[in-house]
Amino acid sequence: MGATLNEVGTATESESTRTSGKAYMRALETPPQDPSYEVMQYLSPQGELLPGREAPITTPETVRLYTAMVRTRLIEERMIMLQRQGRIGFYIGSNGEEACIIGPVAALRSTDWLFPCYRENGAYLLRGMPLQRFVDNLFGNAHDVVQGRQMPNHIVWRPANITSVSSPIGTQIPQATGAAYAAKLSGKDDVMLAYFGEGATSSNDFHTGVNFAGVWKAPVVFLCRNNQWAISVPREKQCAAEAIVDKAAGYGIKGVRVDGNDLFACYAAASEAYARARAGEGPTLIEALTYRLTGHSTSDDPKVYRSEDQVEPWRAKDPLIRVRRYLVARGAWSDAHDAKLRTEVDEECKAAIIDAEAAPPPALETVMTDVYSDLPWHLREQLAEAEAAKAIGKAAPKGEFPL
Ligand SMILES: Cc1ncc(C[n+]2csc(CCOP(=O)(O)OP(=O)(O)O)c2C)c(N)n1
Ligand SMILES: [Mg+2]
Repeated sequence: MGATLNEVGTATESESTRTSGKAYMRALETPPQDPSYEVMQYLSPQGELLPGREAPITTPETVRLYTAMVRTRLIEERMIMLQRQGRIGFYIGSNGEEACIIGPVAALRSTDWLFPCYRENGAYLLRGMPLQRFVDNLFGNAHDVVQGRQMPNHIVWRPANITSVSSPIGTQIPQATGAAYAAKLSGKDDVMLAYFGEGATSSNDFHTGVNFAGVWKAPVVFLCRNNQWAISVPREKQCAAEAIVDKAAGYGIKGVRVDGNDLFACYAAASEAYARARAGEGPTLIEALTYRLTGHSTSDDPKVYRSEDQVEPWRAKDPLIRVRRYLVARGAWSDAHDAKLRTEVDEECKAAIIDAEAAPPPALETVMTDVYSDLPWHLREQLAEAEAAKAIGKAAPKGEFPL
């Protein structure tokens, strides 16, 4: 499959035209010759339903999800400003990728499980994580669910079955497979949703996790946000497969390619995959074609490796714009709604930031807790030394206390 069967990415194509997402842009626009390249779409960039398509969700539900997408973007703009002001150390956002994050998570049942990457901030908030807890995590304060032990944006939210975010790429993929197999063995019809980027599909964990999901027919959905960049590395420089979805065939599982900037298509593709998983038909790999409109994180400067010319065409495909157009055409959204939403988000961000900044840091002993039920002697000793140093206001000498 792949390059030989489709105009997209043929062998004659020069390296430069294959870079920066042009191949993907064409994949969205060129009728496929090979069905594996078909890109599921519901909404045109003008916000019109495509011929033969019906909205997979009601208009009120669309308003709810659109609100979640806009809220995510506004919150993220605010948090990036905090980082620029030096008030938090790091932020990683989802600008441009909101549809393929919100659509699939909205289609889950509340009893299903989410195995996130690090960009699915909107998914946690939609599943009920309070903004205050999210902001506490960015500050790593005493109210942070992970007690400041992780980087910002690396959270866990047990009440909504959201597992811990890990920086190492792809680790959540075999974990989701294992949890799905466990659900199957225990006779539950829970589904696991694992998010990751296209870069992660080159990791060992991807191959391990997807292989065994196929063998066990585990109820797991692998949602690859193909935003075309792994930090500064474009897809074609880390993997020769033109279509990430081709990797599904290698493991004997269902593969689906979807317009990742189309909320309805992402919702529908995920719903169908969940239904197959619950019916015992095994896993699905969904490749959501999208584009990372900003830097990888606040530690990155994309101007060093890509030009604005490359990014510009994707701005017209912004996932927020097309849902807004759809809603405006139905009289369900207006400028007044925008203004109200912006004010509300602004207020809730302000309140959450004030509280998070005022909160104390985690207590010193939390560096030792939650691993051992009984703290071993050497950690008890180190904790006592650290507490003694803190009590006399002495900074721990370098190398003496590993704190
Ligand atoms: C095992 C491992 N290797 C390298 C890194 C450094 N790293 C952090 S994010 C990233 C890019 C991942 O790209 P992708 O999977 O496409 O996800 P995206 O950030 O685009 O959402 C890399 C290489 C890491 N965290 N873990
Ligand atoms: Mg990527």
